[in-house]
Amino acid sequence: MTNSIEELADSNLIIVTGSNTTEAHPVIALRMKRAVRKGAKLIVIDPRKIELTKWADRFVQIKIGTDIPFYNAVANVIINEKLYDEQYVNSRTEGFAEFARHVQHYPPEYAAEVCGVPVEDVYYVAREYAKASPGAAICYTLGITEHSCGSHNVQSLGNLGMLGGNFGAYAGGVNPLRGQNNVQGAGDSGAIPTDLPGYQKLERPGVREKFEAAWGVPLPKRRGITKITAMDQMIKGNVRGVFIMGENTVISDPHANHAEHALKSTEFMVVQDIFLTDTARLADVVLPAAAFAESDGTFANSERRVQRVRAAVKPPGEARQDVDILLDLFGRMGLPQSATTAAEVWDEFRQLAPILAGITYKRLDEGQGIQWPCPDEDHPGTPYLHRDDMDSGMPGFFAPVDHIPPAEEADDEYPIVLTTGRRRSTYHTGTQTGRASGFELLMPHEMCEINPIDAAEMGFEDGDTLVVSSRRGSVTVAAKVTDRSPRGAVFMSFAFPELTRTNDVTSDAYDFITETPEFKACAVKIEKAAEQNLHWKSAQARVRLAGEVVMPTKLKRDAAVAPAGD
Ligand SMILES: Nc1nc2c(c(=O)[nH]1)N[C@H]1C(S)=C(S)[C@@H](COP(=O)(O)OP(=O)(O)OC[C@H]3O[C@@H](n4cnc5c(=O)[nH]c(N)nc54)[C@H](O)[C@@H]3O)O[C@H]1N2
Ligand SMILES: Nc1nc2c(c(=O)[nH]1)N[C@H]1C(S)=C(S)[C@@H](COP(=O)(O)OP(=O)(O)OC[C@H]3O[C@@H](n4cnc5c(=O)[nH]c(N)nc54)[C@H](O)[C@@H]3O)O[C@H]1N2
Ligand SMILES: [Mo]
Repeated sequence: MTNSIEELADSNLIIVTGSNTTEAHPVIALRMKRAVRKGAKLIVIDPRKIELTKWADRFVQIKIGTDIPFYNAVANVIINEKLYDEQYVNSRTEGFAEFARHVQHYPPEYAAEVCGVPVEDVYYVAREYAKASPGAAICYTLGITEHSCGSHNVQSLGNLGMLGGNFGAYAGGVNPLRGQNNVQGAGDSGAIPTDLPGYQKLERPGVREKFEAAWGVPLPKRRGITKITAMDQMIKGNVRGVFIMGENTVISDPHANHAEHALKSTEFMVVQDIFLTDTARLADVVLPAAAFAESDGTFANSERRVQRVRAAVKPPGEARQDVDILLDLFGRMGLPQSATTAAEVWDEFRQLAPILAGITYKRLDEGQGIQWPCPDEDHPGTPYLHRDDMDSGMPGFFAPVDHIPPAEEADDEYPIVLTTGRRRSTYHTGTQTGRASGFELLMPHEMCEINPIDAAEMGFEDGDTLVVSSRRGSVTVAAKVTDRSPRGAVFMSFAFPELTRTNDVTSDAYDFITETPEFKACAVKIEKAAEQNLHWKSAQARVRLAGEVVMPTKLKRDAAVAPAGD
C-alpha cells in the first residue's frame, strides 16, 4: 500500500475496486466503515454485489474485465472538466499531454456501454473523486490484477491517483491490499524474478556485484522466470527440479490438470509445508515445516509494516522452522551460513537493503512495528510513500492504456463468465480452514453463485448439483441462487477441492507483463448434474478431512449455507 491502514479512516473518499474487502481483508474493511461513519464517501466498483455495497454511496456494477475503459472515461471527465490538480500534475508527473489526448478516445458514453453501467456513474466517480482529492484513497485487489490486462488495469488507477495528486497525500494513495500473510515480506526479501532484497533490480549496474561480494557466490546476470513460465518449461524438460515452499500448487494454480502434469514432469520435487497437501503427495521429498505460531522472525504486512512474530508453541513431531530448514540446506549444499537464527538473517538483510536499514529487532521489540522505507536507526518509518516527491526519484508517468477484454469471453458454446475468489470462512485451497472444525458449519462445500434470473432461465434451483465446464475441464458444484452475482456471470471459490476442484476450469491466460493468471474471467457452460446428491457427499468428505487432524466433527447436515457476508 502507498498509505496506511489507519489513515483510511481519515480519507475524504474511498474507491474500492476489485476487492471484496469485508471478506478478504475484514480489518481493513472496518477502517473503511469507520471512514463512512465519519462522513467519507465510499464508492464500490465491482461486478458483484459484495457486502461493502451496503455501505457505499454509489455501487458501480461494472462488467467483468472492463476496468480500463471505465477509468479512462473517468480521467476523460476529470481532464475535460478541468478538475485535476494542475500544480501537482505539472510539478510531479510526465506524459500528461499525451494522456489527455489518449483518453479523448474514451468518452463517458462509450465506457458506459462497454462497462454496462449508467453514464451517470462515470460522471459521479470523476467529479466526486476529484472533489475529494487530495485525500481520496483508491483500494484495489485481485479483481484488478488477476486479468490478462492486470498491469494495465493498475496503471489506469495510477493515472487517476496522479490526476488527484493523491500519491504523497495523507489518507490518499493507490493501495493494493496484499494477500497472504507476509506476501509483502516475501517481495521485500527478493522472492521476485527481477529483484534482489529490498527491491534492488538485479539488472541495474552495481546491484549484482554488491550481493555477490556479500554472499560470496556468483549470481545470474539475467532476471529469473516467473512461476507460470516455469510450469511450461517443466513440461518441455527445461526446468528439471522444483522446490515448493508453502504453496498447494496443484489446487491453487490455474488449469489444475496442466499444473499437475508440469510438476509430474520434473525429475526432482521438494515440498516444504505444514501439512501433507495434494501437492506434497507428488513430491520426492517432503520437509515438514513449523507454522506461524511455532516460528520466530518477522512478517511484513500490507502497509509495509515489519513486525516481530514469536513462537508461542513448539512445533509438533519432526516439524522445524522454515528458516532452520533453509539454513541447514545451504550448509548441506556446501554454503554454510554465518547466520544461525532468524534475527541474524534479518541483520544481514537490513545491511544489504537500504529501505530496511533502520529496522532493528531491538526497535521492533519496543514498538508496534516499523513501516519501510526506514533508512537509518533514527528514522521513524514511513506511513505513506511519495510525500515530497515520487520515491523512485523519477516523475510519475501517465500511462495511456487501452481496453483489452479477457482472453476468453462468453460465446454460444460457453455463454457464462466464471469469476473466482474468496469467502470469509475459507482460506484458499482449504489446507488450513478445511481441517479446523467449525468452518464447515458456515459453509460445508463449494457453491456456484448464480443470479436468480439466470437460474430461472436455465431451470436451476438453490442446492441443485451443477456441472460447470470450460474448454479445460469441468467440476461438480451446488447452486447458490443469489443476486450477489450479476446476470451472465457466476462465482466460485477454490476452497473445497475434494469435491470441486475449481481450477480444473480456470483459464490459461495471464498478464503479459507480470504473468499473473487470469483467475477472474473464463467462459463456462452450466448444466444440471445427472446425480443430485452433492450436499450429502460433501458432508462426508468434510468429516473425513477434519477427522484426520482434529477430531471427528459432528456435522450439521442442514446447516445454514449462506456465504459469509450476507
Ligand atoms: N477469508 C479469506 N481472506 C483472504 C484470503 C482467503 O483465502 N480467505 N486470501 C488472501 C489473499 S492471498 C488475497 S490475494 C486476498 C484477495 O482479496 P480479494 O481480491 O478482495 O478477494 P477475491 O475474492 O479474489 O475478490 C476479488 C474481487 O474482485 C471482483 N472482481 C472480479 N472481476 C472483476 C473485474 O473485472 N473488475 C473489478 N473491478 N472487480 C472484479 C470480485 O467480484 C471480488 O469482489 O485475500 C486475502 N484474504
Ligand atoms: N481460481 C482461483 N485460483 C487462485 C486464486 C483465485 O482468486 N482464484 N488466487 C490466487 C492467489 S492470489 C493466491 S495467493 C493463491 C494461494 O494459493 P496457495 O498459496 O497454494 O494456497 P494455500 O491453500 O494458502 O496454500 C498455502 C500452503 O502453505 C502451507 N503453510 C502455511 N503456513 C506455512 C508455514 O509457516 N510454512 C510453510 N512451509 N508452509 C506453510 C499451507 O499448509 C498450504 O499448503 O491462489 C491463487 N489461486
Ligand atoms: Mo493472494
